[in-house]
Amino acid sequence: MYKYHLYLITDSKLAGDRSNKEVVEATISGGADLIQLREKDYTTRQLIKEGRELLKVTRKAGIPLIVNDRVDVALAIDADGVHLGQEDMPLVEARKILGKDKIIGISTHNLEQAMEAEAEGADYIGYGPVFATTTKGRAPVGVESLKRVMKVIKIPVFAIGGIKLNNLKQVIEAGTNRVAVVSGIVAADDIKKTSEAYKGMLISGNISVDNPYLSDSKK
Ligand code: TZP
Ligand code: MG
Repeated sequence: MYKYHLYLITDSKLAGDRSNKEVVEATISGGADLIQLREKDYTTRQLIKEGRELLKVTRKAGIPLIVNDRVDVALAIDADGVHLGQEDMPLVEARKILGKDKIIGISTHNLEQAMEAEAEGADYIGYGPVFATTTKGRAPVGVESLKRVMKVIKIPVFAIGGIKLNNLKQVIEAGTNRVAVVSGIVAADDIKKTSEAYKGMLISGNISVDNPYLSDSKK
């Protein structure tokens, strides 16, 4: 998991006239290395169909596809993992169903949740919203909170929530070079170029804090 840095999360409502397939292809060509299918308004059938479509793209690129919320859908289409919220199936049960090789990530909003997710064997956590965002109705936790998490948590932490190119540096300075992005990329005019800009900053090594878990050599 340590090799992933730019996590693109789909939202067809923000993509204009572009399909999720087009968005995912463009972001991968710009350097996204992890993809999540997140479509809150899709039916189960739509999720399965879209998931299978996206798997063709991600498999070809050698990049994992994670399904938001739905362990059953992830299992049905043999996706690479699932991303769980605090109200979804607990990690322990999801692990029993999906097995040890699938990726399981969890959304966390405070240090306690982050520590619990780590203790229960999450492969990564999402932490946020770091900044205000309209994509999720939840108050931001702020960069200071992210900083505290980064000092304690050893598994990969993807900062999420309102992360744009103009505040990405603050996230990196808080101690992570892993971000999950929806609107900053999905709604961008040029998805490939925007992804390249995010990825470039994330991997440039411009990290000012001391965090031993940022190294790419730790897989
Ligand atoms: N979880 C915390 S914030 C968020 C999710 C799914 C939305 C992030 O979207 P954006 O558009 O990158 O702020
Ligand atoms: Mg969820």
